[in-house]
Amino acid sequence: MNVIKTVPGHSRRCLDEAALQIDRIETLRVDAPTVRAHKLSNTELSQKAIVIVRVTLKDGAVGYGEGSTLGGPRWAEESPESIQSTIETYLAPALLGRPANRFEALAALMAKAATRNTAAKAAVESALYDAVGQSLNLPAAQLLGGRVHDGFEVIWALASGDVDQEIEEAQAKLDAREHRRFKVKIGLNEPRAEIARLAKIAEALPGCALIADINQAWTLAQCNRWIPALEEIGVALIEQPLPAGERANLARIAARSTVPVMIDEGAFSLCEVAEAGAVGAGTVLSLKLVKSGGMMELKRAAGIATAHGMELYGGCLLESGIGAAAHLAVFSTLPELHWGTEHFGPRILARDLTLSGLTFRDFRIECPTGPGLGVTVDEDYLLALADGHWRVATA
Ligand code: MUC
Ligand code: MG
Repeated sequence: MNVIKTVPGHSRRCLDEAALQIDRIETLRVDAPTVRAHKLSNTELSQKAIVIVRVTLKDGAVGYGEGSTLGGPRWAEESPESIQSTIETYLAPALLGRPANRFEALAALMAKAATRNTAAKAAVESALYDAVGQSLNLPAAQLLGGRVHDGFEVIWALASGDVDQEIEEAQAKLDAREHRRFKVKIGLNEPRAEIARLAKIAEALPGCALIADINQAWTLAQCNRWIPALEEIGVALIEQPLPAGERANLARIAARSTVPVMIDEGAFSLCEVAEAGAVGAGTVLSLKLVKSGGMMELKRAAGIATAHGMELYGGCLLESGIGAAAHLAVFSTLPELHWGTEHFGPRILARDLTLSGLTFRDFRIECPTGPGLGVTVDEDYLLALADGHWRVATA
């Protein structure tokens, strides 16, 4: 079906919204094995639970989105089960039958149908951009304002907790010219032991930028005690040391630290981003679809942070190539992404959920250029990993 039609009386051709109607929304839960155990302060995983959304339009175009979690409802409150049931019960019924290209209107309908539930909303919206992009033969980035960047320096995370293994892993990444900046998860054990581990990694990797992600594990007193040690080691960035709600305390820490402090779990909504910016709760914001709840909202979060003088970091929640491509579509349209991105997810999975579209080369990840999200989804592998079949939502 041709989605561009000629309207009588108009010489220019217009979108045929009837062809872009949302015909079907399906979800599938998969558990994708990772190459090794990944340990954070509050969870450990060797399988990544992912919710895939598949949207089909009237004209037959198909789009995919990804809902990500870490350790069920541990990293944030949404779980794979809640994401799937929120989409099925509340979001999909609000959208079915409507033109998929009206992204703002559909986001407003989702906001009305469910409060927060940002991972679920982001998964649906990504699938809409993919489907509309496929139908119009345009990259999602084009629908979001057009590309500024072709790719970004890409960070890898060291998170096995075994320092010798971590040094070996980082060395292999350097030798393969895949990554030369590393995030280290240091909220697992008591701070003294974690600082010793980090110092050993820093010594073994001279010249590599290190990011210390504490994932909310420290108290204000522990920050006062141990951030000077992080400064001494020479880390490039300190991420979310305090519990998410402690934005005023994070501002105190950020004001004292000579190393930039990044807010992650502490800023989901636009109001939280604005408050963080206003009080100085971090000088860097980690941008994530699971926090913003959609591709446009992610752009708005970037704008608000920038207006408050914050720098931007392209965050992830270990998404597969589907979620990574959705993030890259947005990131590629930002005027500046100061810290590059950490979308190593497709490589931490033993096998990615996409067959093509993503390229890691020379320490960078390239932004896909094809229509929609620009990746080809491996449907057979999805079904092999799934504990069931695609579930079809009804109005
Ligand atoms: C987080 O808190 O940043 C992103 C990379 C990683 O290793 O964990 C995630 C979540
Ligand atoms: Mg983090």
